[in-house]
Parts: sequence; C-alpha cells; structure tokens
Amino acid sequence: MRLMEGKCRIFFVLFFLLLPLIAKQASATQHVVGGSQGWEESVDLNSWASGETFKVGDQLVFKYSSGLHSVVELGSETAYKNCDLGTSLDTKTTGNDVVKLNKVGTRYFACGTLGHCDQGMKMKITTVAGNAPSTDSGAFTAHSFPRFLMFSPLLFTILFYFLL
Ligand SMILES: [Cu+2]
Repeated sequence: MRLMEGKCRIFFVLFFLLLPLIAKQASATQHVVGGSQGWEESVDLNSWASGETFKVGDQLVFKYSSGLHSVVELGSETAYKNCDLGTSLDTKTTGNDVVKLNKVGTRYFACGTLGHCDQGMKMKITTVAGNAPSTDSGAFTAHSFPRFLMFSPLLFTILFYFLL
C-alpha cells in the first residue's frame, strides 16, 4: 500500500470532504408543481401548494408542454392578484423549469400564456426556514441532515489517511 500516496491520498481526502456537500444537495426537496398533473390550468395550484412545506434550499419544478404554458414570476401581491404580467421578475419557458427557493418569503408565479393567469393558472407559495439555521454558505450547515452522517466522512478521511 505504499504506492497509495501523493495524488491518491489527496483524492481520497477531497472525496470524503466533499461528501457532505453532495449529501446536502440530495437532502433538498424537489416539489413538482401541481403534482403528477404538473403546471396545468386544470390543477388547483394553490390547494396543491397548501399541502406542501417549502423550505429554504428546496426547489420547485414546473413541468408542462413547452409552448403551451410558461412560468412567469411576479414581484408583488398586487401583480399576482391582477395577473399583471408586465412587471414580471423572470420568465421560464423550457417545460422543465427549476426554481430554487433560496430565501424565506412569499413568491408569486403565473402562466404567461394569454388568459391563463386570469383563468386561475397562478400560484403563491411561502418559503419557510429549514431545520437548521441556514447561513447558506458552508458545507456543514446542511438542514435535515443527520449529524452522524455529517461527521463520518471526516472519520473516513482520517482512517484512509492512516491506512493507506
Ligand atoms: Cu398556461
């Protein structure tokens, strides 16, 4: 095992140090908007949303037929109520759009296709704080991530370091 030095050792150390980051990524929940039906006019989007808990770090996934619908993020409650799409913050059109919920607060989404918002194709969601205080920067601030798993990579690293 004396050959496992230098680059190999560094690789192992890096790999295990990066594990918590990968795991943190995996622990964020993806909410497929509208459930199995997706981002559709026929879905009561706000009642879908009321059954979900949106936490900082989670993602919304809008699935729909590209060209038929779109996702427009609105900047205010007023714009949301009036379906005022002219003052939008962002528009997505791919049909598989991911929106990251990066902070606590309320966000407003509507379909950009003419008339769809007025027909009720809009949604208001509120993001709450995660389980752990989220400073949003470090590798060790993972929310809903077991402490044991968080520290075991460090143990593995030390083990590898001495064994190889
Ligand atoms: Cu639409």
